[in-house]
Amino acid sequence: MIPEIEALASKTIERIAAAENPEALETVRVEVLGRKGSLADFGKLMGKLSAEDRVSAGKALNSAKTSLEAAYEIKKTAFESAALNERLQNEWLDLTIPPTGILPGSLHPLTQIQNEIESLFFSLGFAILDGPEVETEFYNFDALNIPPDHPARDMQDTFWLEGGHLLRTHTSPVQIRGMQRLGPPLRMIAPGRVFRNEEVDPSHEHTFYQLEGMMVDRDVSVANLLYFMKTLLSGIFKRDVTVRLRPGFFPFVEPGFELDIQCMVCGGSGCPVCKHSGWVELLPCGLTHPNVLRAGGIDPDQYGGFAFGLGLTRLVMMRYLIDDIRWLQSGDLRFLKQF
Ligand code: FA5
Repeated sequence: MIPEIEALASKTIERIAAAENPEALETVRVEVLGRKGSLADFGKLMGKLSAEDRVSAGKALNSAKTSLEAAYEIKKTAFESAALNERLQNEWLDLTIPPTGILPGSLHPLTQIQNEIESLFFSLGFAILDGPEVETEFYNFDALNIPPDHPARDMQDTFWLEGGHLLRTHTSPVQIRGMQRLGPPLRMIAPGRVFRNEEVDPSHEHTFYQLEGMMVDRDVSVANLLYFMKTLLSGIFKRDVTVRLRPGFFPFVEPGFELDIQCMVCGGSGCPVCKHSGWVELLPCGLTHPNVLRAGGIDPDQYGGFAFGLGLTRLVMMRYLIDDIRWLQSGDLRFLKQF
């Protein structure tokens, strides 16, 4: 058996030396040194030899294995350093080249508009409030006079969490928190992120921004509400925009209105953003329902209020003529650099 082992060893040394690439080298390793390779086959035959022959054949086998493994390692290292050298030749950075200039970041268009609206309402005496994104059922629904069987509570719209918590579906819970914290008379806005388990399309996101507004005082009327809505829109668009007011139903206001804006992306002729209707729902609003004032700890016989829930993300789309809501949270620098 010893001559066969020695013949295999010298043939394998030649094959290792001739291997042109790592794949060819690996084939030799598997065929000779591998678990099912030729050396292992010789190992299996050892049991059939006499005790004396087994010792000498065992020595020959071990010495062949040691020298083949060494030859394999040397060749493998040679391939690795050749690959490294090639990378070093091709991939390099000249750290001595002076920088081309620092590219400054900029505010996201949504943040820009939010800042503008905040300063507008701040100048009108409104407090700017914040509320939690993880809400309780009480603040998101019950306190807003939304009954347990209302479709808005449906599993399809609300991301429910454990322990009766949920991701707020609108910024309206901050109305209740604002009333409880500040009491009447009250002027507040609350911008923030909201979440809905919705199909995403050019005008609907599952995560978007709203801006809640509320005023509570004695003798608040629809005229006050319309004044602030007009001030808001002319402050943002700085020109006349075509709007329409229609009755809208929200359990937390009575009466309730939907204020739609003529789609600025298509000029009202119809496109995917306005679902080919020419109008975009932007600013639902109304006079605060007495039950909501009560939930906020305010006596509805003494005070009245109005509230609105601006679709901030949609407003940004109208202001900058953005034809798909998904651009806004895409993180795509080609889009963001335009602002
Ligand atoms: C509400 O969320 C009420 N809380 C608003 C409100 C507040 C009414 C106070 C009365 C008084 P609505 O579900 O219609 O209402 O959403 C308000 C606005 O958010 C819509 O007009 C729209 O501009 C925007 N909006 C709604 N769903 C989405 C969505 N999936 N993606 C982007 N914007 C949306």
